[in-house]
Amino acid sequence: MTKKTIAVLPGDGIGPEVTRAAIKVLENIADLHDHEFVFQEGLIGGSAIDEKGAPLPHETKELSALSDGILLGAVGGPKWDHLPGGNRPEKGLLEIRKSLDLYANLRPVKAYASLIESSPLKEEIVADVDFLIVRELTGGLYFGEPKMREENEGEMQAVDTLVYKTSEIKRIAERAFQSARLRKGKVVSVDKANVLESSRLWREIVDDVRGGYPDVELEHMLVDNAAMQLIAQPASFDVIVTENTFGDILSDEASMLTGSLGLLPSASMGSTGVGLYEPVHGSAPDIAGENRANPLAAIASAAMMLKYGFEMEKEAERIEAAIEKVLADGYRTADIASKSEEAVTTAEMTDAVVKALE
Ligand code: GGG
Repeated sequence: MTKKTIAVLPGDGIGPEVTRAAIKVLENIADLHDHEFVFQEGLIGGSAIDEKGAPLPHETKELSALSDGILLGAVGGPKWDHLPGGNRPEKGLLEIRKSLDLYANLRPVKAYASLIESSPLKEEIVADVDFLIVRELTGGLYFGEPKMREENEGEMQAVDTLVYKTSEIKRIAERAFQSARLRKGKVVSVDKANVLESSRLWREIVDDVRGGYPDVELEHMLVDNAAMQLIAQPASFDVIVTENTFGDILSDEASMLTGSLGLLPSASMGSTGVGLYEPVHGSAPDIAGENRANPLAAIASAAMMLKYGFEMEKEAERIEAAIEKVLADGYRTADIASKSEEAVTTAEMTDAVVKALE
């Protein structure tokens, strides 16, 4: 029997609903494979601000650092939109990534065969979509200093800074090349090197790192072109490595190739050995508490925790196969249901996945 402690940070909006779904699936996998998963809940985001006055209370930080893996839901919502940047729900997410040095955010984008025909794009374009976005997660525009507002010549101005050190680019590039070796062997590095100095350094370092991976193909692509190619020929991508903000935007765009943002999982890995696993989607406050959210991204994130965090490959594959099965059997939450299809609830989709595990 393998025992693992999992920190569960449901967060805001639909976060609690989708993490509950992921826990249910993990409990069933634990029974089926004779593991023991101990779930310990912590506060993050807006709910943490409401209860503790801070988006990442120190108890949550401690709980997370001592766990074997962190399962997170989503943070944010209009209730906290008026707060200053330093105390918004999203600050909790950024702080936990930084405090655990979770610099590599892996976002797989794969078209499920049974959803291809309902894609808004042509079938031949999305049919073979299967790539991995490696988003740098603890640097770039999200974290660069100075980040502030100030008076300048009688008016307010706001400053964000895009800064990268060589070491930060080097380690994320290493991750991308290592990932490509396990896939189709092709990295596209996305930047804005025709305009940004940080992107010119990014290119140089990625080229240097590539020297250690002569078996991996490398192409540099400007981010505006990458945004277009993701729609024009998405199946040509294998691994995309990019800056924090570019990765955030491109992965939301890429989610539409699969049919819904509600399908995309992620794993954030770093130097401490504790990984954080969360759906790519946000808190969707408009449907929070309505039992309508798609739980598959959270469930697939739990599968990534088993695979990348706990070396439980078989168990992860069992969850992935169950997700494929329920979609093939026609289960559709509202985000992926066509006009003629009846949508199932979050709980019904979760129960269908649990049943498909058997
Ligand atoms: N589960 C992802 C989530 O809560 N997203 C909200 C958000 O603001 N995310 C910013 C980011 O992922 O960088």
